[in-house]
Amino acid sequence: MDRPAERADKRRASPLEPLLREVLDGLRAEQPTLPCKLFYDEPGSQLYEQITALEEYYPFRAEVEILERHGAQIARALGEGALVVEYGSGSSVKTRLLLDCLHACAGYVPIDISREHLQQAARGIAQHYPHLHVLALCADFTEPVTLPARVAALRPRVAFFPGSTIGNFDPPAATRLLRNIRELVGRGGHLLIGVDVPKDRATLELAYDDPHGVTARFNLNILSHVNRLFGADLDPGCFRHEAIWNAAHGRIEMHLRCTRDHHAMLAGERLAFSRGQSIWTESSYKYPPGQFHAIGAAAGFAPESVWFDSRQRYSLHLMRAV
Ligand code: AVI
Repeated sequence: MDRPAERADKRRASPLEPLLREVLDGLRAEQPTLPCKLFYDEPGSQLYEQITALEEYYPFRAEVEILERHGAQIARALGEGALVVEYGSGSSVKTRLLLDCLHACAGYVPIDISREHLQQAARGIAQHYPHLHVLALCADFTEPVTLPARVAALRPRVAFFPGSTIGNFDPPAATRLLRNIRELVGRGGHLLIGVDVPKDRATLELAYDDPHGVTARFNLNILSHVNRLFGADLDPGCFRHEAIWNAAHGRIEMHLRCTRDHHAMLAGERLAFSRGQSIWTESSYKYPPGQFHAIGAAAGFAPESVWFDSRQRYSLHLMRAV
């Protein structure tokens, strides 16, 4: 029989329990999967930073170019005195480009689930804009978000969601997330969101399988992260990175392809992968403007403007909550 202390321990479920379930269910599925949020441990976040600096990974520079070229027009469309809420504390380069254009904004609320990343980003912005009211909010923005009381009365609200992160959600999940954003900004509020567009296979596959191997290391690192989190022994040496443009679904799929039969233990469970089988780690959806407008409409947004970079590789949408 358990002693009282042991019974209490068993009741105190680990906060990682739901994630462990998700990982085990994913890895045991007919098409094994891992959730792409597991890319972003410390080494993974650093690798992602390196990806954004790669020539082949065009979305980062294309979005910066749009903000630089069209910032004044974006600022006019957003008007003065808005509260800017950023989804994902993101790169301060993009935040600064936006804030530089919005001369008089009422405040800036970056939202991110990673506390360290968030505080670092918020500190940088507060130092650079000493007169701006900056209030960091550590939250999972895939769930409905409530703004802190100190800024809750400020209107209008603008949600800034750069980086094409919306592409990492499948269309139903993307619609749900945009609905939550629609609730947060309220009628008449705006959403300024980066969306990657479909293009030729070669450009897309090179962007997600760069010749320097940075994206491969980023993808493989997810296995090391799972090993660290759950004391597992998945062997990254048994897998190779793969990025495939699935034109029918309008998405890049990243996989880890098993190069030889491999068994691993994860939380006392034995997992078997056979040579040739893959673990699907990420989807990155690309939308032509009309298709993204349909997702926006389903979430309660009307399109106002869409800007492209000079090579038409990437789009920045401005939508108004109706
Ligand atoms: C974060 N997200 C928008 C990136 C993307 O393009 O889907 C993640 C990424 N995966 C591989 N390279 C970059």
